[in-house]
Amino acid sequence: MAFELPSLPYAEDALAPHISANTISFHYGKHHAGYVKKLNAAVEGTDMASKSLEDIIKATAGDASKTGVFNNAAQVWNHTFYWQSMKPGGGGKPTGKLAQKIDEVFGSYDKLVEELKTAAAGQFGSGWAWLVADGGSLKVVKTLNAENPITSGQTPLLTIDVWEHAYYLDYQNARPSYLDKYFSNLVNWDFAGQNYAAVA
Ligand code: MN3
Repeated sequence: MAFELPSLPYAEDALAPHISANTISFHYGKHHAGYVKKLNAAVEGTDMASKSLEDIIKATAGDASKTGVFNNAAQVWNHTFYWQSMKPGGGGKPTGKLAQKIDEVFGSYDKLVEELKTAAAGQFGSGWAWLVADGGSLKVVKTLNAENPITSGQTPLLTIDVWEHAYYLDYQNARPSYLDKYFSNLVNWDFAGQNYAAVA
C-alpha cells in the first residue's frame, strides 16, 4: 500500500498572518506532497514498500546507496510532525510533566526557547531544530537536511522547519522573525506534552 499525504491538522490559512496560506499551499501542497510521491516511486516493488515510515527511516539512515529513499521518507515524517508542532492560536507555555522537566533540565521555559531559537537560527543551510527526549532527559538538537533524531534513538517532542521554503515567502531572509512568531503565536505545546507523556 502506498504512503499517503496526511491531512493538514488545520486549514491552509489557519496560521495566517504568521505563516500565510500561500506558504502552506506550497510547503504542504508541493513540498510535502512531493516527498510522498518520490518516496512511493522509490520504494515501489521493493521490500520497503510494506514497511512503516519509521522502519524505512531507521533502515536507510547512513546508507549512501539509499540516500534518496531516506531523504524522502524522513521528509515525509518530519513535515507531518512539523504541522502538528503548530496550531492556530498557539504559543503559550508547556504545562504538567513537560513543564516540570523543562525547568529541571534547562532552568526555565525562557532558557529552553532561547536554546531552540539559537539552534534553529544557527542551522547552516537547510534543516530542522528539535526538542527531544533522550535517556530520561531533554535535549535541543538540530539536524541537517532531512535528518531525524529517531535515527539516534531520541524521541522528537517538537520541531521547527528551518528550510527556506518554510519562511521565505513570509519573512524572506529574516529567519529569526519566523522563529519569534513560531514561539509567540504558533507552537503547540499540547502536542509536545503528549509526545513527552508517551515516553516519560
Ligand atoms: Mn519543509
